[in-house]
Amino acid sequence: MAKAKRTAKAKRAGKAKTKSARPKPIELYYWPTPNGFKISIMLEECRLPYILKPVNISKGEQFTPEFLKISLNNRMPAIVDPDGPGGRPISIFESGAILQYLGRKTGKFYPADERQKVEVEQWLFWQMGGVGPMAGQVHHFKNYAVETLTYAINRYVNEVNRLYGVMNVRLKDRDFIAGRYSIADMALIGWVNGWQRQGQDINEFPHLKAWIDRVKARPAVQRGMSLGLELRQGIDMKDPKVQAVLFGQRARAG
Ligand SMILES: N[C@@H](CCC(=O)N[C@@H](CS)C(=O)NCC(=O)O)C(=O)O
Repeated sequence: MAKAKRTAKAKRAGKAKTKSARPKPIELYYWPTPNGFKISIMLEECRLPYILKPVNISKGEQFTPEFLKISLNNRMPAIVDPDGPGGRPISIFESGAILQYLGRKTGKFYPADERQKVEVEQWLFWQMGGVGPMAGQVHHFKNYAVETLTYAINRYVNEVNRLYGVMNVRLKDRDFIAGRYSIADMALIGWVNGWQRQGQDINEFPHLKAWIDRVKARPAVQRGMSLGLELRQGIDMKDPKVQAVLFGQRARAG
């Protein structure tokens, strides 16, 4: 009897352990764009369970009160981790901050060693402040703007060209931007993969070209960069209704 009791207790304890060991899925607020891909790639690389919460930015879903509670900046990506610090939910916006959080949470692709960490962070911030915004402006003026503004196009195409030149030099003697594959590569790949739409000739940058192939050969990158692509099908960025939502935004009353 005593043995049976002990067995039942042990079984219950075992069950409870299994339950708490299974991670609760992270909610991924997402739209299939280069900024969104950063997080879908990281979640796939870490094999973290997640629930996709599409935010159709062409329809203005980034302005719903529910989403603004998570991302006051009305931009995706954002996540809610139900199992945040202290076991309580946490919401995070800004793709770089999300990558760092997931890197710390899992201990993957974001080294704890200070020197290696600095390497990753400088290239991550270089992407956040440089490649992302500059390539984003090229996409805007070259592909979405109804007016053709040659000065603006040249300015951003040239800056992206300069940045890709920097990456090409950096990748001359290493496989990944911070040495080992990291969240910095994940932040970059979605943007750099769009070189053609950014008026660039990738053959000018052989080391960058090889890096693109290397990163895109990873199955998790392929899964991350194909997540929800079907959601965007048929959306015309030159549609006046879409442009009215996305372009010319101004401060909203609080
Ligand atoms: N710095 C932000 C940028 C995010 C961002 O620009 N997201 C765009 C899509 S790529 C967006 O949500 N746009 C909605 C809007 O413009 O209202 C990040 O890296 O998370």
